[in-house]
Amino acid sequence: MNDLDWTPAPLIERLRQAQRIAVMTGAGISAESGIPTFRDDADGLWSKFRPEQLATPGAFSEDPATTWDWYRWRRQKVAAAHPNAGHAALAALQTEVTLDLITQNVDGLHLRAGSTDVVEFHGNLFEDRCDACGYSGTGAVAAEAGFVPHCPRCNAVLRPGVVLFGEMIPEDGLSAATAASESCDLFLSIGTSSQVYPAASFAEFAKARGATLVEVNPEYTPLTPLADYALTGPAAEVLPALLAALAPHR
Ligand code: BJW
Ligand code: ZN
Repeated sequence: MNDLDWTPAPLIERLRQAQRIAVMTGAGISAESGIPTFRDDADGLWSKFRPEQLATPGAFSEDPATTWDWYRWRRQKVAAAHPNAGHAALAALQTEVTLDLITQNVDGLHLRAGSTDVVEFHGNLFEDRCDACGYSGTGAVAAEAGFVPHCPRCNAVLRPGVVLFGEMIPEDGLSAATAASESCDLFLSIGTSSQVYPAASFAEFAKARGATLVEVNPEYTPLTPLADYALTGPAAEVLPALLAALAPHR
């Protein structure tokens, strides 16, 4: 598919008219920054494990050292990565239109690209958190493999500040995502397999309320049949193409 197919005239017109845009991003938007997605076949983060088994509170409490080794490795990978043209295009768009940005990603790359008021729906990879006393901070985690960090306040085992399977989504993220999908007239779903709930429900909810639904993903997902526009390409190419197509009239 070429760039023209990613920027059909009726979609560009619709984007120009939109009063409020809601965006939900997933791991695919960071793929071109070199961060592996979760479920993609060859080198997905979970190509060897079932996600529902690895990212659970049970797996963490059974073997915190192994879990911390995995998160430490991911922190290093993300720290060495850079936001890509897809992140940058969304940050630029947010300076021009009212845009609520919700991300399932824990990598912080939207913030590093300059987006503001980002709702980190599944938490942040770099946060250390204590379930026992509520402590939250950064920097308690030493670099050595096998090291399990303890809370500086109460000495309980710390955990990464991310939302694992079966855990509740923090209330502020839930209400921000609900408000965004209730008030938008256009919803952009980018780089997510739309398999994990409740995150996947907001696009469905916005569409049911009458918003235009746009998906950016090289692959077919459960959301694709609902989309008014399915832009089947990599986010780091499709999003700059959309931004460029909007530019002459702004
Ligand atoms: C590109 C690209 C490029 C590639 N450009 N695109 C309703 C129905 C059924 C089940 C449930 C339900 N409600 C709740 C559940 C249970 C569960 C759930 O959803 N399970 C399903 C899997 C069946 N949900 C939960 O447990 C949630 N909590 C909850 O609901 O609490 C209430 C409750 C409690 C108890 C019981 C029931 C309810 C919490 C979910 C937490 C998810 N956590 C993780 C881990 C975070 C920490 C970490 O990073 O380690 O979040 S799981 C993982 O999946 C991570 C991601 O944010 C999330 C979504 O993945 P994402 O971003 O979509 O990535 P991929 O890899 O799946 O897809 C990448 C996509 O990119 C692909 O489509 C590619 O094609 C595409 N792509 N290159 C654009 N260049
Ligand atoms: Zn504590």
